[in-house]
Amino acid sequence: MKKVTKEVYLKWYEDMLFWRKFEDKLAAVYIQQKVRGFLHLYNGQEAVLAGTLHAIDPSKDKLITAYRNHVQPIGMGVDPKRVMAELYGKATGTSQGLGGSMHIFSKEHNFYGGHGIVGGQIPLGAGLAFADKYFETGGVTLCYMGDGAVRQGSLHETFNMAMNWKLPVIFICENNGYAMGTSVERTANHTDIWKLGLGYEMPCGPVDGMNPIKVAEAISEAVERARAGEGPTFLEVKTYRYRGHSMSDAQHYRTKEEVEEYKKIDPITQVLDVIKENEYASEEEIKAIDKRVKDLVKECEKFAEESPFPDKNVMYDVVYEQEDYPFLPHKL
Ligand SMILES: Cc1ncc(C[n+]2csc(CCOP(=O)(O)OP(=O)(O)O)c2C)c(N)n1
Ligand SMILES: [Mg+2]
Repeated sequence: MKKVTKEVYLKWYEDMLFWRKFEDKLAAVYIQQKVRGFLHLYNGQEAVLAGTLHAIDPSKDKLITAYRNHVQPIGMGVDPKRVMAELYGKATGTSQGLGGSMHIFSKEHNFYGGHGIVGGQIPLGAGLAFADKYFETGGVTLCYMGDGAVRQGSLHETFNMAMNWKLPVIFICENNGYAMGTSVERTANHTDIWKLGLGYEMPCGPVDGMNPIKVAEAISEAVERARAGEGPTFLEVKTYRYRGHSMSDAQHYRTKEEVEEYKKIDPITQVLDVIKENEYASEEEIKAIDKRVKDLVKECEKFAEESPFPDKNVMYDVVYEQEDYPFLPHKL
């Protein structure tokens, strides 16, 4: 694995803090009805992305995930202003404001969405990896899913073919404890999700998802295996989301105490503690990072607010139309 230096710690702190504050801002503007539709936030799960980015090569590796997808494209290099504009439904958004919260996408930055159908991205992730293998690009696909998604049948079909073809793909289950309001304990007779890989002889294991180093270690190893042509890996990354499933979740299925327990092992605090213990930055330098983060969130909000809504005619430009439909003339 690439060394985890002082610079890496400082980057992790700044990135994770920005992702957290960016989404806190989204929650605030959602309440003001400036952002509409569903809104699923990633607060608490940031170490999964920070650790991933340390282990991959964003110039050729690809990310695909479910609908909790606002910060991953930012990590892959998409301008956060364009992500916020997309959520506002503005023309300057990543999909001209037509996708919205669950459908952030940037082929240019190797971020393949943004998928609302639970588990829908699992076979698509294997497909991306198939293309990389076929065209010999050397790229690896990181395919994320929730603990709810692993109960979908498509996971098993995909695992089977991915192992059969030794595809360069890493399946990562972000186990945040709940699928909407249903706890992992209630969805299956065992809670070791990583063991689902065993049936396919796929290398697999559990990972501490509250610590970016642990995530980076596990993913680096899996990336190495995939690049060497040895096929897929399945990781169960144990994490937690502080906010509800979406903004309309009253959270009756868990206690406030449980959420507070997890905040004690918050990924941002853990990284900040290491920075302070090792004197990687002075108090002033930490304050300067906090200010940069705050300013950038403000800049994103201003950009989204001031951007125009898309022209109504765009609706017709993005609808699939086939001139020669139907292909065959009807024969009597
Ligand atoms: C096929 C399908 N079934 C049901 C839903 C409704 N639904 C949306 S999110 C969700 C829970 C998924 O939970 P999990 O996979 O753990 O992801 P998390 O929200 O925790 O990130 C459900 C059941 C859906 N979108 N697609
Ligand atoms: Mg979940």
